[in-house]
Amino acid sequence: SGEPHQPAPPRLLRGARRVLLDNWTGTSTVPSRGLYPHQWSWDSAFIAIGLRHLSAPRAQRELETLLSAQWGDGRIPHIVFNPAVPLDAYFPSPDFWRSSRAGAAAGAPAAVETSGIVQPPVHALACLLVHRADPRTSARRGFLARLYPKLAAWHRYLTEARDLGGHGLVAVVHPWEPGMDNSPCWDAPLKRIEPAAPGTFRRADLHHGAAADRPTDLDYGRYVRLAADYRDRGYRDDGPPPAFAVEDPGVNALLIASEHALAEIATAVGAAPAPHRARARRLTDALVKRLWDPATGLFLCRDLRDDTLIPERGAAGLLPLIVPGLPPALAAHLIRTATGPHFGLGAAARLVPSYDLLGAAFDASRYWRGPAWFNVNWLVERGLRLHGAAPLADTLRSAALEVAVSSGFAEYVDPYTGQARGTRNFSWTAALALDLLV
Ligand code: 9YW
Repeated sequence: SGEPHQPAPPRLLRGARRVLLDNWTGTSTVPSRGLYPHQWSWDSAFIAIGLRHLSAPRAQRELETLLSAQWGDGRIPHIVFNPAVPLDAYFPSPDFWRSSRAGAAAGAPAAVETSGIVQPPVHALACLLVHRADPRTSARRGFLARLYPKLAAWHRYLTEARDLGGHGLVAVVHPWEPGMDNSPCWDAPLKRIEPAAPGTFRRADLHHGAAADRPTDLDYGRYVRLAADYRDRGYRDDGPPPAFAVEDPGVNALLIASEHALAEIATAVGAAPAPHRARARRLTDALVKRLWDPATGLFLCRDLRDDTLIPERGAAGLLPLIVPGLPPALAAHLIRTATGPHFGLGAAARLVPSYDLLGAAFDASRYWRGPAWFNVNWLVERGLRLHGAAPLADTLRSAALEVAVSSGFAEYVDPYTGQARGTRNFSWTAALALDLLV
């Protein structure tokens, strides 16, 4: 094609900027114009991390918009719906979640419709990074001072209401919550769930993506059942244990990284950092005690229904690399696992896959069952640097930049070839490439 192999940075810069401008709605950014036409929680955090290089006020606005939909109990919903978008553009739509009515007891806002589940807590980390991009504008707008109590309430919700096992870790109650919908890690816990009948809901995602790149109808039936059950109990976390309850290493690692960030935010606004540091330490101890598996050299998910580790290697198990206080021996072991045959970093794979290259369920095209995602790779890159593996981080960074451009800022890619999968012009791919570039 005559294309140079190494993309010229100006091309990346222009392309990433165009994606972020096109996907900006005026108050926040959609993950993708067609497939995801509302605001998503962890997408907005990653998007703000890139957007800060284009416009710090816009990046602040992104996070402020998300946090203005926070519930009274502290939860940040995984979707904030745009009322101007037709109901049939995305499923499950606001009339499925019915947050303002079904979530009223949990403090769901009356003025905006949201989902009732959550996504990984990357927000405090994103707020700190956005602040640092332009501390003067941030201070003038009172950005951290306004968001600090909201972020503290969010972490309180997760560590209190969501410590379903009582072991000091956050549990997720739906496969959408860890953000890795159809990861093979959920296959066993999902088997117990009676799927909603196929005729009772209509998927919208298949209008925008190839069916072979997406979750199956059976997956969706189970997602719908779990979400409807949670809604029908008023999105409450007390009472009988939910049918799906898992301690996920990615969610907990991101919470710990964000708790460290919250300590710095506290200092910046004149509050006490010590309680946040103490909580980060307690969470780190619990993470290692509950989820570290020395035999695989990886953090695994723990199914709370039978209190056992799920024997599948998902990329979430590498994410504790971003935890600053991770014991050095564990960090070294994790890096060996990342570069070994199961994840192929710096070897067989171009980018870190979402799931075990050698796993029985591996599929290079299907969503979270193998393809490489840019948020995971951005986090691993950051974790490698944090734990002294800069040359490996440099290799990963170059590969991520190259593939972001060559794939047209794809939602995810084949981890071996870098070939685009899912939708294109995906916001966090553009945002995180931008962040890696500058
Ligand atoms: C869905 C928006 C979201 C991401 C998730 C990803 C997918 C499906 O898209 O979720 O319909 O919410 O798995 O991580 O936040 O980009």
